[in-house]
Amino acid sequence: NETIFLKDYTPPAYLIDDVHLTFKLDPTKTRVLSRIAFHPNPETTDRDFFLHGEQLSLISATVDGKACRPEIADEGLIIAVPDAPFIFEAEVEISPSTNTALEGLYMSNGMYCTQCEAEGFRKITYYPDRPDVMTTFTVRVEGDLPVLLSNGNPAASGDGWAEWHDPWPKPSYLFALVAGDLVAHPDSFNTMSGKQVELNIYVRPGDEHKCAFGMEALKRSMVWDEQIYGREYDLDIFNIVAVDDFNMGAMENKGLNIFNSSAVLASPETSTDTNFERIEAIIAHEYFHNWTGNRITCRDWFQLCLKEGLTVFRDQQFTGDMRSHAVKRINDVLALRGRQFREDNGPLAHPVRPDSFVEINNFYTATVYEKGAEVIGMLKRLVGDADYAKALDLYFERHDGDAATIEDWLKVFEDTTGRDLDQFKRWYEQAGTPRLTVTDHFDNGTYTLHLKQETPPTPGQPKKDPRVIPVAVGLLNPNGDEVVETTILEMTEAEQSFEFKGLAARPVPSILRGFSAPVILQRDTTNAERAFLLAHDTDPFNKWEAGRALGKDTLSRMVTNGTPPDNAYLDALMAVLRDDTLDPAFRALALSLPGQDDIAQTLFDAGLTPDPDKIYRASQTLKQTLAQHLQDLLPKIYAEMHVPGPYSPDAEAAGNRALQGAALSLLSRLDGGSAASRQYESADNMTQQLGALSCLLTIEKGEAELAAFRTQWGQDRLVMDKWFGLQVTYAAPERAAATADRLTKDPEFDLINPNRFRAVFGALAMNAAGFHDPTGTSYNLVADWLIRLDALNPQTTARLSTAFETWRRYDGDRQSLIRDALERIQSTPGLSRDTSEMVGRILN
Ligand code: BAL
Ligand code: ZN
Repeated sequence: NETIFLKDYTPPAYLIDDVHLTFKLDPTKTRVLSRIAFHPNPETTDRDFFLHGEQLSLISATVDGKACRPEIADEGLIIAVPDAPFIFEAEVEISPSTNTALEGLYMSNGMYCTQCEAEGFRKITYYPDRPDVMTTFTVRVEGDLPVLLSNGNPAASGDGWAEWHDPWPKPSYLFALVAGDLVAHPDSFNTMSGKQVELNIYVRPGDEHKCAFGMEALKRSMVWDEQIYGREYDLDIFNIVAVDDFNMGAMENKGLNIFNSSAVLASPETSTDTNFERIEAIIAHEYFHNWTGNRITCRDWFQLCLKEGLTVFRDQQFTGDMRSHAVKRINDVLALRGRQFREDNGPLAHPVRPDSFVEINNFYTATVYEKGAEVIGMLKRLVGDADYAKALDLYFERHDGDAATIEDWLKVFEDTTGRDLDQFKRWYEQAGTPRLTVTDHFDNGTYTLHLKQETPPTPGQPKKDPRVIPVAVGLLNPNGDEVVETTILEMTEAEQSFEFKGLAARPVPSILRGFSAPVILQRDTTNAERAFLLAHDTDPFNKWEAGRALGKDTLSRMVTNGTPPDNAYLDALMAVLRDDTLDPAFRALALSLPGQDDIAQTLFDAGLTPDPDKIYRASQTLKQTLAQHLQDLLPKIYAEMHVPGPYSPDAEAAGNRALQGAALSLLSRLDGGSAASRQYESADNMTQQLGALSCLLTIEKGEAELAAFRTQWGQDRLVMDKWFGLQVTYAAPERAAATADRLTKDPEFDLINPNRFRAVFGALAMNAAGFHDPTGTSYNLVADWLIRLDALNPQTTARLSTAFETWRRYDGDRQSLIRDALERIQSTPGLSRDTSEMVGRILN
């Protein structure tokens, strides 16, 4: 397994003028005919001609019409070609129905579909499968199926065939083909220059009623990208297809987005509020890629964050604009801390732009995506909104049609603002989460903040240089009024002080407002000050953060020395709950306690060895105590948050339901689940049905409801994923492994379907105390199933192996159990490159 390095990049020897592909579809013997017009790349003297290709049976190949005998290497094909333009033609045979890796051309429930990012196209035909080779594609699809789709615009069609032409040059990873017995949910969109675009969401018959929300989300995304970024859609047609078996959430293939059905199909009866919001965000994300990813793509896979960080940033802005910026920011930071900080502080830490990889599929990570988006947010904060907009205009103007790099991206900001971004670039190059330690000092009307930054070593990077950190700060008077509005302190040194003069009294600082940089803030403070900020901070993120810090402090002390829950914290939460000037969605977030994994990392950072059982028990005790503390208020909030009328997924109604659900969850600990049972019976939407069932399972009830749920939803694949996941998520720690094991024996368990596999094993990995059960049963069960899955689907296996990434936090016994499980995976004969790289990195 060879390591590939960014520093070794060389331009392609040959470029392509255009490509014609013909697919003669057959489940086990699909023929792919290619005609590729090559010419030597004038920018290099390298003339080594190599085409990637894996798992292909070559039938024939010609150069300029003459049969040739290529040398077939492990990962491709070598032939002698002229140092001049020439035509390469080939015919290969592939077997989509046996392709369980879900990369390249495969089948899902009788439908043909593709996934080519990052390197799946080489499983379709011989080709320079690298993103800096861009060309126009003409594709003919032949098959006895009603719907035959590819990228671009429809060119011609007849009985059993269709031709598509994509006028926009693209790399092979954006190629797509879909063929099947599908039905369309059609619509149309008029672009800002008055062009009409045909829109379709294609689904399997029976899913038609789940398309309307996705279609509306698509149209909202199209309007938003025109209004906010000035980006117009550029083809006559935009198709989305829902596929049940899919490794990722969705894929931005040019003009033909392919979606995991869980990321597009929605209905009130089958989808929760969280599902609706996620679907809206993913539709937007894939659509926004049309400009940030497709029109401007990446030179090589090291630049993945160029398109992913920016597109995540754009979809986050979009969701904020559609819903609530404050709530979106809090949710994004929760996700960042839950996934990216965990990654950045463990053996899998890597820079936002990695400098080496073995298998690129292993770098579709929270660091590339979510930290990549944070880096863009910081850049925007540093240069300001107006210059950000100018820089983006320049980026689109200068690089349209390019396969670009992070250097190109930063250069447009340098040219727009005159800033030197050399130091800022460290955010792309250095892994690890900086610790920002803050001390303060007040003297004679001058308030001084002293900041110190330090980033712990990460694999391959023992020493870190100081980064540019935008620290958003506001100051409050002791009476709660704001005396200094949000100001960005631009930290560039390892240690730096900032002064605020002319203050009448020592202020209370609100630091890192809006979570202005992805750092861990360390400051000695008191719970009284946190409660003050929770009550008075004008910055909604820091208001929430103050409550979170109180919760963390309370839980950490409960775990480490058995201190009972702090009354100040309980009272502060009561005040938030009572404050009906606050958005219900915000109040729901304030009521949710820090997660068990978060507490484990916090304790580990403090030099302690976290005990997952103790953390679990402390969380249970805190929830029980909180329920009792709020007992008079809970039924009132529960009733007040009732949303009358038919279900709507809008942010306001969803916020009310979120707070209602948070109240019900606490209430269930007091009333034995009677309110939850009633809600389950009367629910007319999945948010409330699932919410009620979760409450019952949490208090170890809900057997009958669980059975009824299965009877009701047995035919709905996506709802059944919830049924599987729920049981593991809410299993008591000592029963989590047995529950997962039992579910794998259910006839509906399906190893091939990533959603179903993740429903069980993703949930087991997230059930912190259950996964870390001291007997090691969960570790072994997960290892057994990862070994089985690896032979079929390396990508999803490798992704799920991250369940073990935090192993060094724990005690010696757990560490040795995990090491055994990982070594067992690692020594499996024929283990994939994907899993081998991941497990190797986790172990080192
Ligand atoms: N490009 C892979 C899926 C996504 O990030 O949109
Ligand atoms: Zn993306």
